[in-house]
Amino acid sequence: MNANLASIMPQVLAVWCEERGHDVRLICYTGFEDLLEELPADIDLLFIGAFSQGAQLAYAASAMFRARGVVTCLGGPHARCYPEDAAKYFDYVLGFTDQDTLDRVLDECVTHRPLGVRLSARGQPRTLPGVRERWKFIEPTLEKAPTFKLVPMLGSLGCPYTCSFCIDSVVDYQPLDFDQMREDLRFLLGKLKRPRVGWHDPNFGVRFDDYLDAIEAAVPPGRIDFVAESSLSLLSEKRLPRLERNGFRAMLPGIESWYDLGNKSKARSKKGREKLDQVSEHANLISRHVDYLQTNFVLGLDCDEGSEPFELTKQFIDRSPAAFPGYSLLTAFGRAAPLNLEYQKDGRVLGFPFHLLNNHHAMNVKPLNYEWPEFYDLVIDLTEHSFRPRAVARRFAASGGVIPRLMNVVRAISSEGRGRIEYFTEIRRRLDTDTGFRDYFEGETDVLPEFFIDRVRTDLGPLWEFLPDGALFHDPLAYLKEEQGPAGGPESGPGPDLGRGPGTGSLPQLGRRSDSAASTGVN
Ligand code: B12
Ligand code: SF4
Repeated sequence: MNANLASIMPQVLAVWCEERGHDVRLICYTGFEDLLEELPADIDLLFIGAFSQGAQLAYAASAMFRARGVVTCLGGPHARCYPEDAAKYFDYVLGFTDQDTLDRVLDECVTHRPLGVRLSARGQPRTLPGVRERWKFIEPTLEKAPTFKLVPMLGSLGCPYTCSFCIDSVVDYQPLDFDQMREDLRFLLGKLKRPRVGWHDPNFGVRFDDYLDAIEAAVPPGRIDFVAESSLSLLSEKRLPRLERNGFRAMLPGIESWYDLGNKSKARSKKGREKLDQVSEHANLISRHVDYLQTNFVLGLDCDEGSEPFELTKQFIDRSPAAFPGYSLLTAFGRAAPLNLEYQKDGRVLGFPFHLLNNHHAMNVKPLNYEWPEFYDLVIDLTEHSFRPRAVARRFAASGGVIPRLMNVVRAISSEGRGRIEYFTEIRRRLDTDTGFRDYFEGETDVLPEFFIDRVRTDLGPLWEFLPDGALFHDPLAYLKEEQGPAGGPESGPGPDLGRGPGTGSLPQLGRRSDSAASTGVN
């Protein structure tokens, strides 16, 4: 499935670079390719788009190319969250990226060492090349996916909600061009027999009617299948039949917590059991309209205490059998969210290698109300409850269509369900038996346990050899230190700066919004 999770932005960059007359080769690394074989040798400039879990791989690839005199540039979630660290290993580190930002790199294209240049546009780009322009790069990526192929599309950027842990909590909502969306959908109908589109919008459907009008104008009902991430509050009863009619087969709403973030579940001030009653009824309603429903939760939030939040989630599993539960361990991704500053000030952020920061392999925030063994016991118990044969069988029966049913089973028995139970159990065992291990989790030592080093080494394979000295580690307080500056005041960040005024230097440029979900008309 991995090729179906490919990002849009590398395809965008490829289009923009070609428009400037460059020869481009785009490689989507899905975890299976031999990168030493696939990466082209004769290039002048290497762009890498990476999540933090791919950071060490990206650092190693950059080092390999820099040794050959190639200029390297990092963009994507890792660059936005940890620019100060990435600048040690790349010549350019990009935050928000528009054509202007790209041109700065293409025009200058020189090495910057020891510290790379950090650049960011003032905000998200106003427009991006659509599917037609990206098709040349989409097609080879999709060839790597099995029979089920998902074309990535984007209709909006930012989000009007302000969930404290999220990177988009401070990024203004902005729809992209609806005419282009219509044109892209028509284009796809001409290209694929039965197109499937995965919307990458952080929160799909904020301008619900405009979106659906655009889809209905371009696509005969049910000719394209859609998958989208949307908050529960946007999936009201009267909207669901329209989504169903228009081919929305899978929805991934975030519930996140039983005690917080009520607005986005439309549960407002409801908490605990009351919220469970409402949300589980809502989930059952949605599952009558879509084939596949994934509900996302964050485990370890500060509002959670004791076993009750976990017990409520278990009850949710029982009461909403169709919902596949997606669990994320609370993770502070560098400067992704202002809340992370608070965690850093309180000394609660741990320096687990980036490679483990995928919401599962390490939780880098010490929980406020749990001891680690108690927390992992509860996580294991919940995961076991969610993927026990009875729950999987009920999910299979409650979801619709062959692919959704199979996906539910495969996800339960693969690394996501059974695999995670085994991994969490191993962590839990070591918390009891390995003193150094527990000390690391308590922040009492910064000696990283071998267990984690081995994991990164194995995953990096031959690229491990290229990982620069020290690149396994980072300063977990870097965001706080840079915000405070040497004298305790704000500063613009280290490394040379190409001087574009606000928006360069310190990264990302996240202007605080004055509007709120209510004032932008989200209901
Ligand atoms: C859509 C999405 C997904 C989709 C698509 C993923 C994908 N490959 O893009 C799916 C559902 C598959 C997904 C999965 C995951 N996701 Co996700 N996802 C998002 C989401 C909601 C939107 C990202 C997006 O496409 N935005 C639209 C683009 C245009 O904007 P942008 O990302 O801000 O990019 C700008 C710049 O960063 C830059 N840029 C981006 N890429 C590149 C590349 C280059 C070369 C350059 C120069 C510039 C550049 O230009 C853009 C325009 O300014 C974000 C949250 C958010 N609201 O941003 C989380 C987010 C990116 N995901 C996150 C995570 C953790 C994951 C998972 C690990 C979750 C999990 N445990 O499964 C997986 C990993 C998947 C993978 N491929 O490795 C984190 C990443 C944090 C981090 N530092 O790594 C985020 C930030 C959410 C969060 N926790 O706050 N995700
Ligand atoms: S609704 Fe989703 S995208 Fe919006 S701020 Fe909350 S978590 Fe982020």
